Amino acid sequence: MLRSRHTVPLLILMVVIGAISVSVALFIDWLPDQAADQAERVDQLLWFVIWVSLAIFTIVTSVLLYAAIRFRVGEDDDADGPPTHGNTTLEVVWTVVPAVLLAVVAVWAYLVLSDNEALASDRLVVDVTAEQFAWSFTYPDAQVETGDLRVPVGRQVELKMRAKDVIHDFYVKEFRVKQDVVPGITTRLIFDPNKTGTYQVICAELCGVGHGVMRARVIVMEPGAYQQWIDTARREVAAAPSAPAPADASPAPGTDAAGSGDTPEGTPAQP
Ligand SMILES: [Cu+2]
Repeated sequence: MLRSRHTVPLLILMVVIGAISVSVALFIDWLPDQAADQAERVDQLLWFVIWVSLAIFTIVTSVLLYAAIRFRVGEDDDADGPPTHGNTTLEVVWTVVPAVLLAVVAVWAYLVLSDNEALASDRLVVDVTAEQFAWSFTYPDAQVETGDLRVPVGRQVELKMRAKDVIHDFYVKEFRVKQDVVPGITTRLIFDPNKTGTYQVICAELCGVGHGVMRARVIVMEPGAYQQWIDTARREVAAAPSAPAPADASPAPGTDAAGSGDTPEGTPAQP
């Protein structure tokens, strides 16, 4: 574009609007903490989309504002503007640029999804049951069932989820992962927790009057503390009189999922 008398004021307007937009993006803490590898990948893509959107927003808003102020007609001016035809260069630019951006986002999103769902061989497998209006978690290799999900930090977790009644949805915002739990099928969710702490599991699919209170906790623990907890829980299950295999805590045949991650469905610990 050639320099005209509009160039400098337009550039000043762009700097001002751009600075305001960037400040709003940077100085407000928009996103929840990141507590899984998945969250970091999702956020990188999200910030790319945000920065590109802010650049386009800045250009469009500046030109619009400048044109509205600079070319405003007088109150009693009823004349038509000069006739104009299309501008081929402009039309090519505003077609090609969005097409390229969309292609980049599509490829990037595909890569993020495949990375997020890549299975690790040493993953911890946990069975999840969703029902109106509660979550329960079963550790197939330990015959332990809990209302809160406890996992060790730094090890991938695979959830195998089933619903007893209607559709629910497992969502932990710090992990940036979300998956429907559908009656009749087993859905899976993968996450790699990388920060110890307690996070909320939220049911993200309207499932009835108690939907709003259908919450549980994910407690991400140091590996040693986790091991201690699962050992204690396993011993309690073995000692309980109603345990499915009293006085013998060894897993049922085929349920030894430690490391294999491929547990057949229907372990004795299912309620
Ligand atoms: Cu629900």
